[in-house]
Formats: sequence, C-alpha cells, structure tokens
Amino acid sequence: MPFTPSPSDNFTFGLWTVGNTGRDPFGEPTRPRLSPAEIVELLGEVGGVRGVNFHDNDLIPIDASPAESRQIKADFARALKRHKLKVAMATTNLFTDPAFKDGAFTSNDAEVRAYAIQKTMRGMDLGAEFGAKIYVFWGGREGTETDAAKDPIESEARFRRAIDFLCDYSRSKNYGYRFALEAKPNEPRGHMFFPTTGSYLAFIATLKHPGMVGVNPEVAHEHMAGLNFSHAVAQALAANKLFHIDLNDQQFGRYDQDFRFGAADIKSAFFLVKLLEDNAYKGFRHFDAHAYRTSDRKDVIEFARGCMRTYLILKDKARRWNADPEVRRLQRTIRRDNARLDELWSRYSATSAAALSRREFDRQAMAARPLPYERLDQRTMEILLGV
Ligand code: GLT
Ligand code: MN
Ligand code: MN
Repeated sequence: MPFTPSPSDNFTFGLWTVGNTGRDPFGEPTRPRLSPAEIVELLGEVGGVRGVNFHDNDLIPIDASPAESRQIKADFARALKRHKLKVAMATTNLFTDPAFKDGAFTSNDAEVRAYAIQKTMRGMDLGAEFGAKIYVFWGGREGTETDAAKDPIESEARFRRAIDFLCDYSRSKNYGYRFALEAKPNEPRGHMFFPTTGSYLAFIATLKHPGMVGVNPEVAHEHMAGLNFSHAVAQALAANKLFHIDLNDQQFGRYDQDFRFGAADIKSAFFLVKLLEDNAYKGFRHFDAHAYRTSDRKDVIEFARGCMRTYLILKDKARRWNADPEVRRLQRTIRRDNARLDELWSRYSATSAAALSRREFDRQAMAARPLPYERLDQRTMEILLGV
C-alpha cells in the first residue's frame, strides 16, 4: 500500500504523545493510563515506527522505588526489542512537579536550580542507558507571569550556566549527546523565556560548547506566536542546528493544540515537508502531538498512522511539485539569474564597488517584470488537491 511508513522514514513518537490520556485543564482523563511497555505495544500495532522518546518520568514515576524502577525498565526494554523500536530522544520533566512551579534552571530558588540540574543528569543517565543520542530541553516553566518576578538577564545567565554544566557532564560520561533546545512563547507560563527558535539560535552562539547544541523546533509553538514555521526551520537548517523536530499542527491564535500533523494547515505542512526533504534532513521526525480527547485506543492508532501517512503523502506531493512542468516553467520566469551582476557584490573590492557605483539601473523595467505568484500558488493548490 502506498504511503505506508517504514522504520527507514525515521518517524518517532513520545511516550507522552500516544500515551496521552486526554486530560485537559477543564476535564479528567478520557483514556486509561498505559504503562511504557503498553505504549510500545501500541506503537508496534501502529506499525512502521522507528523509535520512541521519553521524559525521565514518562518512564519512571518521580517517586518510584529502585525495585519498581528496575521492573519498569526491564518490561520497557523487552517491549522495545519485541517491536524492534529504538529510543531516539530523551528529555527531563522539569514542569509537572510543584517544586518547579516557578521554573527549573531559572528558578529564583538555588535549591530548585540545583535539583533541576541533578534531575537532568539522572535523566541523561537514563536516556543513555537506552541508547538515546538526542537530549531535548523544553523549559516548560522557565518564564514569568509578572516581570516583577525575575530579572530576564539573570534568568538567561542561569539557563546558560545550566546548559554549559550539562554539556560538560555529557562529555565527561562520553554519552555523545547532542542537545536540542525547544522554544515556546507561552503556556504553561504567561511568558516563557526564549519564545522562538530564533531566540535559541542566537543563544547557542554564547555557549561554552556551541557545537553540541542545536534546536528542536515545534510547529505548534511557532504558530502560536503567529510565525512562519518553515522560515524558522530553514534558519536552523542553514546553521546546521536542526538536531530534532517536533511535528504537529495548530490553528493560529488558539491554545496549544498539539493536533495530528497536517490537521490544521495543509499548505504550511506541505512547505515544511518539502523543505526537510529538499534539504535531505537526516534526523528523526518526531510527532509531538496527541489524539483528540474524544478518541479511544483504536482512534489513537488512527491518529498515529495519520501523522505518518500525511507526512508521506506530502513528501510525494513535494516530489510532484518539483517535477511539475508548469511549476518549472513559472520558476524560470520568476528567477532572473545574472552571475556577472552577482559577482559585482559577492566579495568586496574597490574595483567592484566602483563598477557597481557606475552601473545604471532601469527601475521601470525592473518594476514591470511579471511575477506570476498567483498562478504558482494556484498550481501548488491543485497539486495538493490532487487535480
Ligand atoms: C510537552 C511539550 C512539548 C515538549 C515536550 C518535551 S513536553 O508535551 O508540550 O512541546 O516537546 O519536554
Ligand atoms: Mn514539543
Ligand atoms: Mn506543543
């Protein structure tokens, strides 16, 4: 069957995504809580998945005894083996426990900050035990409701010190982790620090080990801020910083929806898949989404299959778009290359600057050149709609 995923497609799901119980701020769970091993069983039933990701406490409850923890890990490892799934990414839950009510690395309480570092070190140990090579940092509580609460410059410095320390920890243990920082503008905090992927790209350059740190952009998080997700991903790709990606969907201006990939905005999803595929993105394609609260187990399986199937359909559409004769013809009209003109300002020299100063331009002629973007966009729509 076409558009059937296979492990080589590099699709992954978090334990918290297909394991989501449907709880929201207004209502209790609508689905039973599954154990990590049961979630792996479910992913096995979905089929074609490469791997699974977890927060420390998705796997081991925060107050589990050593014996409980050993049992959970053994069951999880057995399920992974049975379904030939790997652990792709690990991360730390630094947002659920009330101790983190005012943040983790940026908390105003030195004891909370130290505990957050310790919890992350242990989370890294746990991820490494299962072979994870990507470690995500999503600062769910790093932020404020009132800016009277924290000095934003000091908060950034605390966050930097935490990442620098944890990079050194990973190196000392030879874990080989690459860190991926995940931005979000708000929810659960009123204002979260590092609201966009661009904020993290600028921050990375200030770190002690910038080479081992990249980003984990999420569709919904940039869309919540009303931004163009593909542009953020493009900047990360160009900087060789796209270490991981969280795929889902989101209506602009709504609460954090985490919808099935492509469920809200097909055109944005198409240009995103095209960007990733055209640039041969090698990393995992993680669906950080969950099924509607109304779904039962069977429908959760449909949700997971839908994420992957939509991705593969859009990948095929991107191939068609690239090969489409009309798209190609329109592109030839739109792109007016002139290597000799580019050469004049590609590298500064006194001669080229003088030549460029002397050059005469015909503004009317430039303004009169056609840009048939309406036709190009309509052709894009027709390809997407299968006409
Ligand atoms: C949480 C958040 C996600 C993050 C996860 C990693 S947890 O579900 O909404 O966007 O990627 O901590
Ligand atoms: Mn995410
Ligand atoms: Mn989200």
